Amino acid sequence: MLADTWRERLKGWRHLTKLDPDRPLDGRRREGVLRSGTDALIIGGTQGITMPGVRALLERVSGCGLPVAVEVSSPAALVLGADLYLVPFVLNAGDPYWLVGAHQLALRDLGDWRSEFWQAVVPEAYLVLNPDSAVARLTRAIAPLGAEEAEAYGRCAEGLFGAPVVYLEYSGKYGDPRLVARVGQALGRSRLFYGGGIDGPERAAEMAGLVDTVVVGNLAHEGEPRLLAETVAAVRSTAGRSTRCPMS
Ligand code: 1GP
Repeated sequence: MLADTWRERLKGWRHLTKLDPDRPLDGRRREGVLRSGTDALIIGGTQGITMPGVRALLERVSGCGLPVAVEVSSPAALVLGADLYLVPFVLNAGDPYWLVGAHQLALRDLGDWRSEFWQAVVPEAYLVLNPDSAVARLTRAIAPLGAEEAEAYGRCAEGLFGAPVVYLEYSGKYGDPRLVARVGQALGRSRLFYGGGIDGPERAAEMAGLVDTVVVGNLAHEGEPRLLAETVAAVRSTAGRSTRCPMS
């Protein structure tokens, strides 16, 4: 499938579930995720990413009727067989390695299967907003940010880098709706993803009203499957950013 097709398809995604290959997912929760009504799965994480781990999780969730994206946060995540590859670059990384350095190294080593890879790539402009998260420590993220600063990063992502996706990453912590709204108002064509601290339908609905796509992680691994399904229902019953203010 061509990348442009995935970029089109993800415009219809309102709820994504992110599964971490370094964390357990028992059979009951796996079933819960697959039946939750989520639009697609992302396999991604920051710590302990290994090729066998990513491959094993990919095998457990592939072929179950949901698109599966691998988020390439490290070259170890470059495992064949996903439907698409979300490639993050961290706009507010204090260490430029995470803006473009890691990508340059990975592409240097990619070799022969690069054409196959590019067909399925969707870049993500990340803003890492929880300074206590593993990803913030790894990338030495310049965080927290004010709403104005975050908005300006959003404008860079869309206007300068042409990013199809801007991802507000609060990983493990519920974000600031005022900041999220401000970035959402600034974006046009770029899709706005939000992830962090969604623990049930109330928070899912609040963020769903401000962004295009809500990403749920922890809850899938630790919460009751019923709660994950409730976040999907909450997102579906809420008008999103682009619906309220059509810009693309
Ligand atoms: C993490 O944005 C995702 O990369 C989801 O965050 O795990 O806090 O739900 P949570």
